Amino acid sequence: MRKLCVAIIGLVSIFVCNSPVNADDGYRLWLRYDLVSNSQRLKEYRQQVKEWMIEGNSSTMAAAKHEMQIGLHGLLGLKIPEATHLGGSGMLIAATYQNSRLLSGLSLSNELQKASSEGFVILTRKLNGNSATIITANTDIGVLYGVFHFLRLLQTGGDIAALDVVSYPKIKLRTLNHWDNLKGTVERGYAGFSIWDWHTLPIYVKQRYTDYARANASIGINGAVMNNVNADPLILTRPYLLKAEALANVFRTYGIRMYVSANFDAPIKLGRLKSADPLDPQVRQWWKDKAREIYSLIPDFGGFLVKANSEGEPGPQGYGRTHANGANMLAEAVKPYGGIVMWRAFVYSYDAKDRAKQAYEEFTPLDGKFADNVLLQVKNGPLDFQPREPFSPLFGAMPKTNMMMEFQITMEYLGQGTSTVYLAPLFKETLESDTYARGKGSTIAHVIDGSLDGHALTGIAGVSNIGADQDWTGNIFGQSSWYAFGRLAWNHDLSSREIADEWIKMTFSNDSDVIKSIENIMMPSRETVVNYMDPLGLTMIFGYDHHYGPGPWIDYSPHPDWNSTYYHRADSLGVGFDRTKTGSDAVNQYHSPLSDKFASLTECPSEHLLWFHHIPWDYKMKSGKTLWDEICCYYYVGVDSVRAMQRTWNSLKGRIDDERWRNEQMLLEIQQEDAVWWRNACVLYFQTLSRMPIPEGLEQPDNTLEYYKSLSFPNAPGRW
Ligand code: GCV
Repeated sequence: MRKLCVAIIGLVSIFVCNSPVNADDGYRLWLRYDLVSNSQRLKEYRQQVKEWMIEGNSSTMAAAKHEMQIGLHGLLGLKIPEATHLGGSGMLIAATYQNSRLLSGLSLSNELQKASSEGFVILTRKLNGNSATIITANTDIGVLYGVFHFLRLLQTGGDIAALDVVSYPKIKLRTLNHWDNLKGTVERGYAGFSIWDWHTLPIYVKQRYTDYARANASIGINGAVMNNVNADPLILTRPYLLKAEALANVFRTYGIRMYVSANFDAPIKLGRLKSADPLDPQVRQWWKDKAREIYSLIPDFGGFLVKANSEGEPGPQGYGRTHANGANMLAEAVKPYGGIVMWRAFVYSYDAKDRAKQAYEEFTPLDGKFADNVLLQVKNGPLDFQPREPFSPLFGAMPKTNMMMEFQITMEYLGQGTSTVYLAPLFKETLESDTYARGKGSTIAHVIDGSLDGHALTGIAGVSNIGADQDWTGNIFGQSSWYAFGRLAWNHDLSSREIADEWIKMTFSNDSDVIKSIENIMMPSRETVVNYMDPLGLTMIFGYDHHYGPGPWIDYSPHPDWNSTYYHRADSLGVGFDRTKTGSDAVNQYHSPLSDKFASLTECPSEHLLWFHHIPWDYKMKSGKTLWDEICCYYYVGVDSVRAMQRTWNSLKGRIDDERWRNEQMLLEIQQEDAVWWRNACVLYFQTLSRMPIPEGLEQPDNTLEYYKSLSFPNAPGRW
């Protein structure tokens, strides 16, 4: 009878979980745990895992247990029994080493030392003479990470016969930044409203909060900043702190620390003080009292994220003080509790000669002046999350300062929710850039993992693309960038392709044709967007404020640096921003030999050419084409690539579930139209200055420049 039941469960699982035509709304993310489709592998896995056991009673160990239960059941198609004592071969054991009775006989000190506080060890070893799979760590959260890793191996068809894995995060703080407003909207959010329902908290604690924490833990994310950096001071009031406490209670199980964005003027706005001067003893006391109140509710509270003196947000400069004065005041308040401050370096004044130079000029004189529990959070590029920018010269320029990376996972400038762009190549391009700050090999990855200048407090942040949409990110491929962010935050050595491969197998299928086709869509997708939006180093030529479509003609903002014309500098002679000695000399903020390379017209990498140089339209490029023809070619190639993505996706009909297939098909159609819009609008606009024809053989724009200029998007998402 038992055998019959098992067979029926197996059949049902195959039918329910593995049919490509079965609807899937994307909610399960990469944690789908569908039956392993390769029958040979399935047989092996069932041999390796006949029973499982998790030692430990904490809520984190209970989460590990739950994960193991549903993971094994789904993937192996059988209810794998949970053992109560060591049995025969095929035992899977997960335990925190120091608390384990079963593992105490194993000598794992080297492995565990490497694993440190959050890492894990997965080994195949003999226990009581029988072969067993062991997942262990120094902490419960390490075990949970190990369980997720093990299940990932099964999901991706890995070999689990002789495991010997030691894995640990290279970066300490791996955080998501939610630009979520307390009223439920999300600044630059394209997946619906905020997932935090502040109104019903703290009593109504949605299941989704647990699902969120679980998904993040599965990729090693260990921090969440709950609210927009354009911070509403209300978050620091008692009612909101109680709501935050309810969320922190959910997160704790999954190793996620809560942070909030603090409004620098909160002592005035909430505390009725006359000033928020960071050197005023009353102000300092206000923050200390606030920290005490927060920690009394949330003992593992992570600390504050601050956007100060930027885009109208208050900050220490309003009181004649420096960023270091401001950051250190908050750092002092959270220090007794082990808290930290993430101070953003995204600053600019509207009329700077070159906005790209400002953060460097403002912050480098402060190197060595920040408290040891402050991290300077720097966007990957010197401007603002463009499809491509050279890296921010601040990386490597402040050796005495803890410095963390800020990437944007939500795609404010890359087509937003409707475009399919896998962001790992963008993240990797920055992480692998060599700053030459301490000679060759001084990569950004080594700046932010602390190894370049010997920092222990290290961090990376991703501005979240998560919202209340059923599939979390509004576009299934948005999940891939969330996933990639977490995986790279854990291990920046992973390649974009490896991560894509994992994600596709977990999200769609282990079928090699499907994997190959989806990889062909994902891997070049970022370059494709660059090609049809802003090739060759063009930048910031987006529609005003909403940043959705093209707007290279924008020249009417009272803030000079909010105009596209400020950035592309196109005129009848040529195009591009001269950042060499004859221009703003921004090249000088980079270390040699990179500065020389950027400064040289012939050596500057083509992808940054117009970022650093103003070039005549008829300049002969390496390809032999004129600059004008080359620009046109990029725009046209970009559109062709989107059409190729569409063809590839269409070929997958019936190979993956219909619901996700259809959604993506429609989104790609929007992207195709957007790409044509970008191409036509930009080529027509630049043509008014170059006065050169669109190269022969290319399809002519089917609308006029006036038409494109007349389009308006008062209700484009993400602006609140
Ligand atoms: C949260 C850009 C975005 C703003 C964002 C800002 C920032 O300017 O358009 O929406 O504000 O960056 O990073 O602070």
